[in-house]
Amino acid sequence: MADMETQVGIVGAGPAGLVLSHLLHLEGIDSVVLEQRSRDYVESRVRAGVLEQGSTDLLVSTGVGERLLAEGAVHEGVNLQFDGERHRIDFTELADGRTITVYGQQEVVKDLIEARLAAGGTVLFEVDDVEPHDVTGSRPTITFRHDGTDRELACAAIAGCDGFHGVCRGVIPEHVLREFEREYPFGWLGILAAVAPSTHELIYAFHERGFALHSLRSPEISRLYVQVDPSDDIANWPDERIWEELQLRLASPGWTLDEGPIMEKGITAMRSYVCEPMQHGNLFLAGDAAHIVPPTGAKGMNLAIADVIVLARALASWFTHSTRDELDRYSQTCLGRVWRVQDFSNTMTELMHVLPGGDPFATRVQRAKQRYVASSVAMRRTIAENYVGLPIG
Ligand code: RFL
Ligand code: PHB
Repeated sequence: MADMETQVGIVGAGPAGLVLSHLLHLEGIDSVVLEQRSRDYVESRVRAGVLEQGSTDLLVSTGVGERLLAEGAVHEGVNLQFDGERHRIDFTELADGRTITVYGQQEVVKDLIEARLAAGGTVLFEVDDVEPHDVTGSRPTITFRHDGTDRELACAAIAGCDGFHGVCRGVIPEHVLREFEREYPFGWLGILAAVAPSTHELIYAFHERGFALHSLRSPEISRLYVQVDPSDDIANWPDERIWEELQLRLASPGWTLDEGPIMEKGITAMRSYVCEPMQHGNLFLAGDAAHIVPPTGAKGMNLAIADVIVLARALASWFTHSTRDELDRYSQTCLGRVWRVQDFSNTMTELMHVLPGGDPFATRVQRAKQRYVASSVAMRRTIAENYVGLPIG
């Protein structure tokens, strides 16, 4: 027997699960969020940093953008660098004045958790053995263990917002699910350093030794990445070696990269992944649970937010007007944007990384594309409009 009840059971308190719970609350719909990690863990997990215009607009217009507006940095452009030469993608000129905001994902998560709890919402942390049941029936349940007790949550719909390694996707039967995947032969070594950023705008650099990215978090904290072998061990990368590579790969005439203490470092493999459909019965997948993009386009968190905007609207029309059309079309609506973003993320990844093994044909094509970015306003406009984000619909 279920000992808890809600309208929407949400698995995962990342950006997808928390934004969904927040939007549903604004529609007068009750939800419970189940998260396996501690609150402290999810609030300090360093990940994405770039919010598209549409993501920023959503957070601000729904009342969770106060700190984002005060502490986030609005950027009106981004730099692509090839062999030491920088090419600015000017959003004001090329993307109708739309911008991006640099604000850490964990800050977004902190703001949302605070808002949910302040509004009396239920977010349970350190929950184990989460398992969705009866998702094709009218009364699905989620069983889990919390505070040493077995619990059961009854709901009308389940949102699988539990990331790429979550449990919800596995509930969709194999014969229903189609998976599309690409693994890349490179990874990113990311650092957080206690040093003022050496740049006002992000720098994505292609160099014969590999890709490097200079991003930032605040006036005192820089976020930087270098392309490495995905199976490389972080133990092979003492701080001096990381700075040495960053100095070589980001070098540009007349510009210096300031170094500082490294506060955190780690290696992430890169992959593209999509599952179709993103729904089964009354189970709806959102964010990384349904798709992964390589980070070169800065899209993962934004795509998670775009999914749950569609899902919240569809659930609202189901709960309020008893119309299921939008909900039935949820996967189809989201996948249009998902594949557009897959294309952009893949294009940026292949444009900026050194291809190991160096297929000579692919390398020549890549160099031609880089020269085209440098010479063509049309190409820079394409990058600009995708980077700031296409409309959510
Ligand atoms: P999340 O953030 O992974 O959240 C899923 C949550 O579900 C929990 N969970 C479970 N809870 C209960 N039971 C279970 N069985 C569970 N299994 C998992 C997890 O603990 C977690 O709290 O997924 P969500 O919400 O879909 O959000 C997606 C984003 O986190 C992700 O796409 C981005 O971080 C990707 N990403 C970037 N996205 C951007 O938009 N802009 C960027 O600049 C950007 N840079 C990045 C990135 C990801 C990176 N890494 C580390 C993969 C840079 C990097 C290096
Ligand atoms: C980041 O600031 O962490 C970041 C920025 C741009 C990307 C990926 C990550 O493409």
